[in-house]
Amino acid sequence: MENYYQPKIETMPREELQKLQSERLAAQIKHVYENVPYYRAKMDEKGVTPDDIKGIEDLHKLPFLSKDDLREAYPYGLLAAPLKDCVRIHSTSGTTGKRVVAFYTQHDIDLWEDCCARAVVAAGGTSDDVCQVCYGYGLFTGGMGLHGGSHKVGCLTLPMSSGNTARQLQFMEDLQSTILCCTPSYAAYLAESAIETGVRDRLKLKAGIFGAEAWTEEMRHDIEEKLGLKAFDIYGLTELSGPGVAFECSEQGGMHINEDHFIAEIINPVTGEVLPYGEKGELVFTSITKEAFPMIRYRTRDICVLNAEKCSCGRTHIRMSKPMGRSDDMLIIRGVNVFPSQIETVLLNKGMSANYQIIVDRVNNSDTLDINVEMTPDLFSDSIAEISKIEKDLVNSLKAMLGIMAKVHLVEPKSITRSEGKAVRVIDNRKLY
Ligand code: DLL
Repeated sequence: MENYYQPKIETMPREELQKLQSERLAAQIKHVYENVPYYRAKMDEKGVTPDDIKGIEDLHKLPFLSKDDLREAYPYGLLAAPLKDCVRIHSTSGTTGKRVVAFYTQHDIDLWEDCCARAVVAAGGTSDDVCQVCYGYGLFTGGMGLHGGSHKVGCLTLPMSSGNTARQLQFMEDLQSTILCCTPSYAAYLAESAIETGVRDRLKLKAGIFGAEAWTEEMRHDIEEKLGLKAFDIYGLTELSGPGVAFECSEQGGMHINEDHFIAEIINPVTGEVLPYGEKGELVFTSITKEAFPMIRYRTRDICVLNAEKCSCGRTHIRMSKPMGRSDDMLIIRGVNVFPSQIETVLLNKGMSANYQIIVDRVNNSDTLDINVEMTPDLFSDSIAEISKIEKDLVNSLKAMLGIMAKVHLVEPKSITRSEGKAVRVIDNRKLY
């Protein structure tokens, strides 16, 4: 079995890597200009030709692509390869507007699975492992992406898909799964169920590969402790292939971007200005190896920081921080910017459960912020006075973090619906008006 940790590429000196990126970028721009009239028109409008793009130093000359472009060009307008060469589509999990449909040639699938295989290896995966994939299979990229990566590494792969928690736990125990792949919110739910049903001590999990949604360090510690594993973050998006655009190594200090396939930039989301590494801004990606659906300077809307410092794992690829929120899921409440991740940090720091829901509404022209947090069973039996004391304490901590008042309601254990995929944390009723 080939070893999918590719030291040559993942530990390549940066100069060599940038040379490779430059060559791939120049070739990709020619490919896109020749085959995607939609993007050609955008380049023409900006007066840029493929000859102007000789290397990564010219990247900033190219126009951005956004989700709006994808919607406008839906479904085939950004396709860069003949349809007969495409073997698969995947689609975003978004519930509003037109979905994004991404196309793959067999070559694209191979490269994507390589990226996921790197993530599995970075989490300690080998052909001795049993890898349980509980991301959804189907249009969502999570299931099939990690499935492909796990196969390439040679793990015994359990294609569970999401849901049916009792069956998940049964296989986890009977087949002695060592690696768990799912969203962090589902991992938290599995942990809770494993403890409740008493199987927790019979599990052999050593690593979790969790991503597809925002999660905090506090949530990481909680899951690690409850499931007895090391939790690794993984990032990606359908437009760029799916999971595996970036992944964590054993240092757990940010996610290495697969820079031989994706060039990352950070921009000011308002002005589009490129920001230096270390500054917080919107993540922008250019896919330099994809054939069917290449994204050039694609604005992800994810807000994060890039770190080019050398990682002690030996990989030279830069790292991205956990996304701190999306420029489009940042809530503006009474004029103040609020990220759900800030609320989660406060709740978990205060020892509350990760089962919470944020409800925003507008009453008499003023925004309201309510946070429902599930009580743990031991809290539930406590007195009303004790509960209101905890609520008050949370209100104060949230005020210190957010700068605005929120109402906190401790609700009964198990009263907030569990998620098997991406959790729905925010209900913004203001959109209904
Ligand atoms: O969520 C792909 C994926 C599957 C990634 C499995 C990791 C594991 P989409 O459904 O297109 O694709 O959603 C992409 O999800 O722009 C981020 O906002 C968010 N996201 C993905 N990974 C992370 C992560 C998949 N590790 C959108 N942390 C992205 C925070 C994440 N947010």
